[in-house]
Amino acid sequence: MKEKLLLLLFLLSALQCTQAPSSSSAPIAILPLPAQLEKGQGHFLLNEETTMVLPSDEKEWQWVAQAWQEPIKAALEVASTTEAKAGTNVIKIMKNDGLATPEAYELSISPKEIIISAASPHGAFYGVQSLLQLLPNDIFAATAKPNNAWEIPCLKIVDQPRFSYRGMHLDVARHFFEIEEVKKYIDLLAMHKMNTFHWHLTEDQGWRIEIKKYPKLTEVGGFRNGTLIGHYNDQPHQFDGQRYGGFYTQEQVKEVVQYAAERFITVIPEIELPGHAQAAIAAYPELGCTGEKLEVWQLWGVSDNVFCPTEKTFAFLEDVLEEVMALFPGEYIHIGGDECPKTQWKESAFCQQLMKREGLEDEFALQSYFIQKIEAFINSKGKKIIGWDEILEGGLAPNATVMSWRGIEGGIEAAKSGHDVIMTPTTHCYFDYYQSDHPEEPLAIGGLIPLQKVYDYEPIPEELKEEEAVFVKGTQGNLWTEYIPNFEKLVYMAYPRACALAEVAWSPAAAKNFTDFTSRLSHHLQRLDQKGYTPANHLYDLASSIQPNGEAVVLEWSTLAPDAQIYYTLDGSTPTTQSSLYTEPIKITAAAQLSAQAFVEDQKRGRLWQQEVNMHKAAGKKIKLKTSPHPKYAGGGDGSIINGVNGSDERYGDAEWLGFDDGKNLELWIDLGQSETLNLAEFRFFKGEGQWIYLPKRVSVLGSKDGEGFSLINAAADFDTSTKVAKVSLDLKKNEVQYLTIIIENYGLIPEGRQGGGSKAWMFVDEITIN
Ligand code: TNX
Repeated sequence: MKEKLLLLLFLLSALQCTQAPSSSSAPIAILPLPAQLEKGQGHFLLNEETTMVLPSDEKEWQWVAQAWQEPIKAALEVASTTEAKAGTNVIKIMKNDGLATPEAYELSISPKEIIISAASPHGAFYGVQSLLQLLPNDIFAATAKPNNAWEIPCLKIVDQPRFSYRGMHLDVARHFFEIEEVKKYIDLLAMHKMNTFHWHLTEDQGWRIEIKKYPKLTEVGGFRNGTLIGHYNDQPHQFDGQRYGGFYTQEQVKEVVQYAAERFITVIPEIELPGHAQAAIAAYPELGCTGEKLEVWQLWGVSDNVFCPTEKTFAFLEDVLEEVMALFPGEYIHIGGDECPKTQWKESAFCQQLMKREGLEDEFALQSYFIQKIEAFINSKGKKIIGWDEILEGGLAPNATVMSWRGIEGGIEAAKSGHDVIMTPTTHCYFDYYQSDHPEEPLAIGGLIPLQKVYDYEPIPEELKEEEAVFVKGTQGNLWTEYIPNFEKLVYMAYPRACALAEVAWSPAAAKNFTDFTSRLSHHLQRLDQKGYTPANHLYDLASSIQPNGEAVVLEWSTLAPDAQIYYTLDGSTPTTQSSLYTEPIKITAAAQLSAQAFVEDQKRGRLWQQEVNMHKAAGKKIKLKTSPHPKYAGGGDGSIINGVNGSDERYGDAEWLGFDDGKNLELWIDLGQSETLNLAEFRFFKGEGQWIYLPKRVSVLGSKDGEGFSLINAAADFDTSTKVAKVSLDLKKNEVQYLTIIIENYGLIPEGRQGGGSKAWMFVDEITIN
């Protein structure tokens, strides 16, 4: 029977090159996009008889076979053997030392055989990942059965990564994730050809790794007596009063490290110091500067309770790091280094004396002293440190790698001075930020980083010369979990943005094409779904641009999906395929209640889009800003201030809010098009003190009939700070003018003791309504 089947398969495969693919073949949708892919003719037929051949039985090569076997185990038994079998229906894994890097591979599929060649098992593992993505999606389902043989299209791939560091981070301290969930997270990394898992293990809100010498770190530091309810910006803060926590035993840590290794992923542990250390200090109060008995923190943000740079603290940290280094075989240990408030160091007699003795100019130099001591210890054990970009302040530790997160400046500075850099800027790589400004989006920390923004990210800053750019080793997505209490939401926040970042990190920059990416992604999302994950899918949500053109407000819609048709109504009723079909930008001259919906072949897709447009005397008119918003927070353009649309009351990252940093005032000019009698100006300002966003100090409106001489109409100060969005009204006293100048003064320096204390405040401005 078997022989007959084989003969049949052989005959079939001989015919295959001229056959049309049957319904069980999948589109070619490999993600991240391979460097080179050449389509062939016909397909390889995969069935129960298919065998796999490995070049050696070393365990790393077995992991390659395991990667193949695991997803399809429900259906196929794939034999692995070191003896090459002649004939057809074989997947040959071959060693090819000629390939450029250990992660490179070639995949060649012909009707007769599949060959994956690579210089190392690591590259072959990626060959298998690409191969799996050429199979129909239902192979990923737990219950998959080969009801017929699966077809794999003939092709040839020559592939290698653009960057050597392709990472994803996970904060397990703000919220705890079980070992099984961490493994599932690692599975996703492997599938996307990521090679680094950055495990953020300690925080103010919880210490999550067992340290044998200091059991209280997890007994006490692993649990908090409550968690903040809602968002940090909701005042007053309320807590749920429920004990929350958990930790990993060293055995479990080893299990995760092994699990990751089998997927060619290095785990980088992060032990935060000198800041973000309140949980450790709660366990051992002598590690802090005040000696005060503390609780594991229940609030989000940055705690003032930081490690005190005493001999005792250093001895403690060395003991901890010693145990940590023994668990993680990788080259790197992440030591945090971010957001360390200097308040307690300033007040501590011990710190001040230490600074004098060591000739340290200020507390930043003390932070640098702290990091350098830790670095020397870690280096002495043959390992290297990575730290957040604050480790540049006060002098960079000599061998440190920098994670540039507060922007790209830290990365530029580090690369210019010859240090390795990983780019993870908040502008593109923070997957705890909103991915959509849709009102139904689940609670997130703030900001807005939609899929395309991630996809368009270029990790090499323009400022770097070619010889400096080589220090940029790659990029990483960060998953901070203040607002991510469970695994389902974690996946929703991380994917598909991590798919986009995987492509940024892997695929050649010149091959990037967002439309092509979204078409592969729509297939890939089903793949993730089959595997039991819950990624976000906003491909059919509508994006809008609503901007003044000097006379009217002009509205445009788009979707990421090329096959969508958009229907809309202006009266708030639900759009159907009988409603108006959107074909070109719409001019809005009267108040409207807009609703729009994407359809594919008469079927609703994505979420309903709704927006109220208020007409007022300045809506749609001419505006000029003397001060530009920060490019990260430029909304849909300067005109967002007079487009008739209010931004969100909850978040400042949408197309309506303009953000001004560095203590900048906003001065703007409006031409109403004709002389108008004015009654009232209404303003909306955002307050998010946790994100350094403060209400303005003062607002002034000046008017002019001819655009030349402006005189003050009215001004206001001292605004109500009780809500997230302050609504300010200003009587315009029936002045008759055509031109307005509006001056909005920034709050200035943030008071010490608050988040961002001593830095200049941000200011966020939304619609200015003139009636
Ligand atoms: C900043 S990124 C932090 C984290 C927060 C995150 C929220 C970094 C080094 N520090 O502690 O969780 O922002 O987005």
